[in-house]
Amino acid sequence: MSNSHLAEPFKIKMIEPIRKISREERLKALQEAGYNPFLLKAKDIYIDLLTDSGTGAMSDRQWAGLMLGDESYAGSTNYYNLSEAVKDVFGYALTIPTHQGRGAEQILFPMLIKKGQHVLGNMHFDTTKAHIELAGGHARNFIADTAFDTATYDPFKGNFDVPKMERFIKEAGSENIAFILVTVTCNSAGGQPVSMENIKQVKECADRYGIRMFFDAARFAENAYFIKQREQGYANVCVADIIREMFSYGQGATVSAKKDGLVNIGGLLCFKEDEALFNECRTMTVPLEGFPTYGGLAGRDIECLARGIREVVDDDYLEYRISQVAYLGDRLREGGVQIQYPTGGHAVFVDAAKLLPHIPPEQFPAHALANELYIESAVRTVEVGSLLMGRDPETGKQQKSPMELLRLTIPRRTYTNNHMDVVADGLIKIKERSKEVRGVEFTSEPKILRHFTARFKQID
Ligand code: P70
Repeated sequence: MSNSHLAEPFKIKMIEPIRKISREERLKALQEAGYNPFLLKAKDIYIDLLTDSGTGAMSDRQWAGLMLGDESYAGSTNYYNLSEAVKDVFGYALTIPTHQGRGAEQILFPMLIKKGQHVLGNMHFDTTKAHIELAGGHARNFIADTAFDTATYDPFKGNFDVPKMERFIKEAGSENIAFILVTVTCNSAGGQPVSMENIKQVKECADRYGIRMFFDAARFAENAYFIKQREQGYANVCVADIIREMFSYGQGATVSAKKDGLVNIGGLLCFKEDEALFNECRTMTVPLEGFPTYGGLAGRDIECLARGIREVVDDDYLEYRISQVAYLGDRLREGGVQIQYPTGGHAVFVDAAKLLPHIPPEQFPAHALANELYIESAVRTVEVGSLLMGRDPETGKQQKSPMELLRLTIPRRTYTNNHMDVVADGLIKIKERSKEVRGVEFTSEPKILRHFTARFKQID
């Protein structure tokens, strides 16, 4: 049981009212949204757990930084503040700001991938996989098998199966590997951390074959906090030192700063020391994102990010953050709802296949559960399962998803544990009448990234 009484290490200076519309209004809103929570209007949502990306609250210091925006097209002071922050926190000397994480991916990946090459990861995030494929590469996952067994505790379910990856490298030939990408924490596996030991082993494997290693570091601070909590030898090391050690094993990182950067918009492409690659990337930044000192962001946004990166490296903040998410996980477990265990860093992932065994994968149990939770409690969540997985582009057949999960994603510094109780109570209520929950079928299915805009009806 986590510390459910750990109070927020901040007080609230500004509030944003939220409102719960009536059950009848919710039924109507969901019907109008084609039974797809992505298509709901935000004003009709009471607690929004769709994503932790760009949905958090900034601090007073960040808001103050907003007023110090230097909106010079080139060489803005805020860019230099950001570069200094990245140098201090990540230990990386070379920084390019981007509009968000995928902005960094679209610059770097075509630089590193030759057509037909493989990019090896623990488990690539979906936009990351899309950018690998757009650059002509193949995205390969080597996450350890324990990640798919939601019921069994493993402190580092984001870890690579390094021997499996090494066998693949030997078979494919190292010249056919573009690079290795370590996603911390591993979003697709449930916000699960990668241990320092595993990061080191991946790095040693990369070195044996002369392959480059980068991080997809959206949730770098949460990963570091888990290392402190769970890995032998790190209990007395401060998070700042753990982060620097982690990044020291990679050659650079693409970062969606909308997560642990504690900002509403922004991304980073940074390198430890490779000036040649940095300069090539700067050149490509111009047509894709903008001049390389602003990368698609306003100076004021860059200042907020520079301050956010320094702020997130705070043991008290991270203890509160991780324990709030764990609190929701524990409440659900106590109520008999199976989740990916242990609870992840940014979200609780509910095992919908276990909760709704009467709904087959092709009727999207986790999506059906998302709809039900909206009707029950006006809470918005997102499916991570067969719907997200999509069809095989060649055969048109629904691909098999290893898990049917409902993601309850917690924005940073935004909701209190009272809100977590509303979410847990709603899901536990649904569990008690789970047999009534109905699957869904498409009424319209877009060809690509269908989950964002598809429309459905409930099956009788
Ligand atoms: C999320 C969002 C974005 C992301 C990520 C990792 C590990 C790169 C990116 C791309 C996306 C999302 C999903 C569902 C609903 C809303 C939003 N993750 N790498 O919530 O970064 O979005 O900044 O381009 O998790 O997990 P960016």
